[in-house]
This record gives sequence, C-alpha cells and structure tokens, in this order.
Amino acid sequence: MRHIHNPLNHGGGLLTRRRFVQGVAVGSAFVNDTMMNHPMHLHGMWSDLETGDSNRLPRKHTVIVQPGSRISYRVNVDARGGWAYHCHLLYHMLGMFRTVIVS
Ligand SMILES: [Cu+2]
Repeated sequence: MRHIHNPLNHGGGLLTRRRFVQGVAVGSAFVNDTMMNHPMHLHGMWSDLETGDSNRLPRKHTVIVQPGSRISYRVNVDARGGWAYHCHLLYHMLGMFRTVIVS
C-alpha cells in the first residue's frame, strides 16, 4: 500500500508530508498493492473521493481502498490541530498510524 502526496505512507517507506496549512486543499491517492482492504481514516476533516465526475464526490471519514486499486481524494483542510491518520484494522495500527498537523 502506497500513499502518494500524503502525510501517511501506508505500509512503510518515507513519510512524505505531515504538515498541512489550514485553507489549502490537499489532493492525494492510495495505491493498494496488497491483497487486503485498508479502511483509511483521517480524523478531523472530510475526504472527498474523486470519481471522475465533479458532481459526484462522495464525502467520507474513512476511505476504503480495495486490493489492487488506486483511489484519489481531496481534503479540504479546515481544522487546525493534530489529527490521527490510520488504517482502521487494529492489527495495522502499530505500523500504519501517523499524525497530521494543521497550522
Ligand atoms: Cu490496513
């Protein structure tokens, strides 16, 4: 599982960014090259799924990333503070838990 242009790199590798600026939207994507679902939860802010139709952007707290898929989304960074960002599978939390700081 890889996270592109995002503070969470799910499954190892470099942490590419962990600080957001309030009012600046962030677009990113997950690429799931594992064999399981990863329900990714960013606390404090919504994630709008990019479906290719600008009139249809499902607003999610948890983005479910299917095996072998790529999913992109946008976060309107509208809440200052420190937020958890993690996979909801308990046994993934230890290695796949990050903090996002919005300032
Ligand atoms: Cu996971």
